[in-house]
Amino acid sequence: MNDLVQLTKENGIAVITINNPPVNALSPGVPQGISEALDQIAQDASSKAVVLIGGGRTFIAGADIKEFGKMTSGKPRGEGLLPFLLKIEDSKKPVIVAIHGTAFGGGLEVAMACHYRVAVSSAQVGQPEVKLGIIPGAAGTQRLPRLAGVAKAVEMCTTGNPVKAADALQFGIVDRIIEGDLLPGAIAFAREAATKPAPKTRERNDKLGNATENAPIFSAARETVAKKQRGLLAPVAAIKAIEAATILPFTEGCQVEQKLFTECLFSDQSKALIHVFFSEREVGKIPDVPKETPLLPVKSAAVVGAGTMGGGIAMVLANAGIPVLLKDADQLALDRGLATIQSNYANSAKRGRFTPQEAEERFKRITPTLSYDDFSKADLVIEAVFEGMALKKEVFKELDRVCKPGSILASNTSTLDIDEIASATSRPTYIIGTHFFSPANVMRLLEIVRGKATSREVIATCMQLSKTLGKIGVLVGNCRGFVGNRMFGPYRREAQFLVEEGASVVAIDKALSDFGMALGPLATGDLAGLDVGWRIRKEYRHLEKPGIRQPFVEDNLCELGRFGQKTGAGWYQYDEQRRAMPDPVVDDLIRKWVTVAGIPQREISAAEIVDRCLYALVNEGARILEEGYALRASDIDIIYLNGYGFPAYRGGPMWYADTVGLKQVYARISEFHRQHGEIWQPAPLLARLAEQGKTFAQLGKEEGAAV
Ligand code: T1G
Repeated sequence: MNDLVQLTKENGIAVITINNPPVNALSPGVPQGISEALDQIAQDASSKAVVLIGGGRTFIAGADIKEFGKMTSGKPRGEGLLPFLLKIEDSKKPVIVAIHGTAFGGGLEVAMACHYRVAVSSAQVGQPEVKLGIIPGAAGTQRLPRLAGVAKAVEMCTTGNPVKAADALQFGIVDRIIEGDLLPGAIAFAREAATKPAPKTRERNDKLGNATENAPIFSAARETVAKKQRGLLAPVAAIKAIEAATILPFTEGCQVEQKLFTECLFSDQSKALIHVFFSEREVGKIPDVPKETPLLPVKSAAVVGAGTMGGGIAMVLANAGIPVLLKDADQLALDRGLATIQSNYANSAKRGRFTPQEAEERFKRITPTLSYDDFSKADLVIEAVFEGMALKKEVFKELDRVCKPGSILASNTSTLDIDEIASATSRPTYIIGTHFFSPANVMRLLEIVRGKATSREVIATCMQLSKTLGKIGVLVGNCRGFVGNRMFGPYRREAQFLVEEGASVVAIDKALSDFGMALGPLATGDLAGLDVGWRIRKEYRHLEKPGIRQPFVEDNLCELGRFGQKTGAGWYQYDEQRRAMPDPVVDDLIRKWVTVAGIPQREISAAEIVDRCLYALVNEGARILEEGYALRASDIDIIYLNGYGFPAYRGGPMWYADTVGLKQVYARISEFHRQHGEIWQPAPLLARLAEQGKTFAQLGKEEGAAV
């Protein structure tokens, strides 16, 4: 044995316990430890059966994802876990796996190689590999259909979604739910099993169905994947591997799975998704805000402004169990805001996201008010009023007066200066930005904007609060537009320039959605409302550098009242269901305006459209990193995946640039610089990394940043 795996015995039942915190991953040493324990048990006549259990908070959560880099760096992968799982399955003494927490990936594959599986009701099982761009690589696609049937196996391996213990029992993955303590329950089950034959999962073929029954399952699955997981390799591979299980003997089926697993593992998509997995966990690590920073209480909250954002934020707080005051200056606006919240809850209950009772409970946690009277009780106040500095400062001045000392005052501003807002109060250390993304009760991203004076406790509290709210909180610096919107400006600027240079509205959006963006840049403007950017541009017109080309078509559309979906027309026409249709009126207007402006028109390739828009993102992201407004390139990636519909299987804009190669990205940006002037000045950091042959990902490891 080793210190990762312990062997004990309880009245003739051997107990193998895995201790590899935090999630008992199958790191090197764990399979070996279990294997050695099985050898000892085989020699011990007094052991009649075996219980395999995880120490700490969970059973095995999967292979050690940190090890994948070694597998793809050319080191031979060897036979992997297959021989180890066959050894468990061929054990003469029945092996019972006892599951708590999660049996995910390799953890479920180990469990399925055991003869019986028991679990506590709170346990979950799953094959989430597809979320890492791979498929189960240890016969999961071969054993799961044998236990749960083909349809369930296809669903679990293509979505990667977890399955609760009760459902796993129903599907045939788990044999018994243990009430009370898991280990004694599992030992009692093992005592019963010791007198029975030890069924080998690989020999159980009764649930594999036949070609006639399976054909519609596989074709339906392929259709679903093509629609819902557009462009992803792993779900398609998972279906192929399970199909092999239904037509080939187990060993040959495993060979097909291994081939498909390796193809996925070496794909750019998997490398990107593994980058995302670790990056999502990295965002919470802030160099000068240590883990043990004390947190402030957030047991009650208040939101100022009952508009779209304020209402959504109030829902997010109520959904997290936090009672929240929702204030507006105007009864009509308050009533409208509450009505929107009520209909959102009704729709969610109708869609089964939660029960009508839960919806009612959440709604009741929101208390409308026209005054600041009860704000003195709030631990946290989030301002979500009109995006104008004067009004915000007025609100914060009032909040400073009515709120208790020690309460956090946050602004949901999407671009305005947090320090200037803080200057309207006597408590700048308690002022912070909490930039939600619309719709706030849906979008996962939350930019936490650090002001110069914001205290570590307030930052740590808001980072923890983002988890409580089910958001992914990313700490950003207080530059104009923070990180996401600051980068989105050049991205949408290029899209508008491309329209003005001759590319069609449809071609531009198609090029970016073919790349994988959830929505093209112009359609995104229609969704958010073109007037939002138009108002900010007007407010900052005086800051624009003279002689620098500015896009004008979108402003012209706004002058015509074409704000996008909210007015039924913007870059596109919209029907009652808000379905977008190309609008020949817009095409004619554009042609007229660009002719008057004397802009030469030309054919523009999809490749140029993608490069101009995406490299504008990357160039601005490099500036943000260099100026210290983002801690890591991977934080920028997480912002774009969770707030702007960037495809996760591309890893994010900075990871995508690393994948292309910064030398090539720099060369292309330098070309745009020559063609389009100063706005394409390459970011010095990008030039430096390209020169040194380095990547943005490496940067995060070497230099901390100033956020
Ligand atoms: N490998 C390595 N580290 C892991 C890990 C894993 N599988 N899972 C979690 N961690 C780290 C994580 O990075 C974090 O580290 C800490 O554990 C706590 O994680 C052979 C090939 C299990 C639901 O995809 O879904 O098996 O930041 O913050 O919120 O065919 O972790 O503290 O330094 O997420 O309580 C398949 C991935 C792998 C499961 C727990 N398995 N993990 O959530 O904690 S591929 C997975 C999770 C595979 C087989 C194939 C979650 C969790 P740090 P956490 P959590």
